[in-house]
Amino acid sequence: MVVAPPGSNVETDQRPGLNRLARLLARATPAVMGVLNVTPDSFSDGGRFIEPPNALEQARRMISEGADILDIGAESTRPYGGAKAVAIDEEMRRLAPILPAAVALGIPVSIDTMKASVAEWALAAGAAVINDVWGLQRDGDMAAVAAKHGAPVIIMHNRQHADPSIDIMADISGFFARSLRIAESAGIARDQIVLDPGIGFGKTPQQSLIAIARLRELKSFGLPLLVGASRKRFIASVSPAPPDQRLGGSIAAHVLAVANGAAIIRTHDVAETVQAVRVAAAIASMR
Ligand code: HH2
Repeated sequence: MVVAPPGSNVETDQRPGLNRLARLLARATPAVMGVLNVTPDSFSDGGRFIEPPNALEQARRMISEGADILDIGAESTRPYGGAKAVAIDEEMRRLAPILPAAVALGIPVSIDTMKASVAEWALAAGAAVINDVWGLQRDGDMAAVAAKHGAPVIIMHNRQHADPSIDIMADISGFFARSLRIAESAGIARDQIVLDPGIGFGKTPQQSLIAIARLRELKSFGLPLLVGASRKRFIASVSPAPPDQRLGGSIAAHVLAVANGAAIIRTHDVAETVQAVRVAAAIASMR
């Protein structure tokens, strides 16, 4: 059983008809998603949580620190290039000792994968949300899997390569429009969709800054927004630091993302992020 820390966001709104995503979002403060990378090569924490006991200890720690959802991934997406593709079997082999045990800890788990077969396996193992860093546009079966399971989907903007000459907000909007058409034709309900500008993915550092600064424009889709700026390279473009020393920049980005409309924050540093978004919300409520 999960013991809710004081003031935590553990789901309490059990109104019938409210889906799990809506319950997660029906809170006074933004939801915080803790990252659990079961990979040898993730850009900021590769190798730290590949062993199941370490992964589960980290999952428990993030829950005790106030995480509302755990995002588990077994293939590094390496936003900055050099990702090693992981075979389906290997991805599931990494997840098998960890994902069902994390589900048993009691908070919703999202599966961070680009592969429909891995997503389907994870949903069967108890995952509640699909997090697709290619926004249903890479694996042609992903939308059907989400529709079949009635699972919420995080649609993240991505591009193969950054292009400094493009209008990044127009590119993100065009990408979302395509993803939403795919979702609609597959029969995914609109209230099961979260949009994410994909900080660091196919973007120059400046374009990542723009995506956070102009996040509010993406509210025009009428869907909840997720931002994952945690430890990403654009922070070092402003204030040089290695990935494990980018907490200050991550918090600055996340607080501003919330001010600009983000409903979910994806982070490696749950305790500090929960504190930051709660204090920011408390200050905003005094206006
Ligand atoms: N960022 C990463 C991975 N998955 N998913 C969403 N929805 N949004 C993000 O910004 C996002 C994501 C990259 O971070 P991390 O998981 O730490 O790195 P890696 O992909 O190298 O494992």
